[in-house]
Amino acid sequence: MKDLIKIIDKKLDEYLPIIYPEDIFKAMKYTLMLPGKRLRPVMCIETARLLGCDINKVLPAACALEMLHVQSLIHDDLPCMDNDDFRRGQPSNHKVFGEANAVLAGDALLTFAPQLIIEKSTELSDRQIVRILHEYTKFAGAYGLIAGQVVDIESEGGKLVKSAEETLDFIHINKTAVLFRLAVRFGAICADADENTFNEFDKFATKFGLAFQIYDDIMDEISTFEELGKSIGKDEASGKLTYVSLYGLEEAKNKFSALIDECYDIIGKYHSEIFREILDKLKNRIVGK
Ligand code: GRG
Repeated sequence: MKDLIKIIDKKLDEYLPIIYPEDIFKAMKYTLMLPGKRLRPVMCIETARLLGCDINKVLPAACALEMLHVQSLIHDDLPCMDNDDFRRGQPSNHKVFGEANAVLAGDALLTFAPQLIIEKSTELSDRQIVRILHEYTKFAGAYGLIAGQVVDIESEGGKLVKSAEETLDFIHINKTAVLFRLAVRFGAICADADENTFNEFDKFATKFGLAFQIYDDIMDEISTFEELGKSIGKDEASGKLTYVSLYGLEEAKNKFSALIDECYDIIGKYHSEIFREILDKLKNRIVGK
């Protein structure tokens, strides 16, 4: 996985040169090049590889997905959203570049990502590119990420239109699982996967995404700034609706473990060392605590 992360980091750097006006490209690149886990591009490339697709075909889409993810992190950290001063162990984007540039850097990443897919996916067919762009525009917008974030903000103010359980699942599926779903869906499209395989990977990513957000909720409660690279204990302080606040720590851990076990079951038959490593790492962090 380390080698794959090196390839992704090199490509991210290469795809986004700093040109005039430098301030915006520097702001875009700042959070992008900080050491994130690169889980989404890794899962995208590994899905494509398992389904027989060459890495060069999928790299632009995988890197575009990391750009979308980073956009969501930059905007999530803004004072009008989660108001977080740190991200990936460093001051968050608006702390370094100011709020206006952080908003613009997020917007620029959001629009640069599909530009990158179109310009650099020279080994994909037009049909594959259109399918990927359709997925991107749908899942990044009010049918995905934005929907999840809106309901997350509403729930913080105590506004619940559905039950707390339904609301929480809606938030987690749309705010978090959606990018893991995009990862495997992009990979499966690049590999021209059949419908059954596509749906199987999508099911895996949905369960993984849900587990990942529960993991994030648990870590906010039990981890440290040094380990996470961002402020901790904020969920409780802001009265956020999370798995821990709704079900309690132990039940949240149980739900997380059950989902991770389902992920092992779905993906096991592909014998992927990378997926196993990701699942093992998450599980060991929570079970070991
Ligand atoms: C798409 C226009 C548009 C807006 C986005 C701000 C927003 C709307 C959504 C917020 C989404 C968000 C930040 C969800 C949290 C998901 C999460 C647990 C992120 C942390 O992921 P890691 O741990 O981070 O993989 P690294 O830094 O390792 O990449």
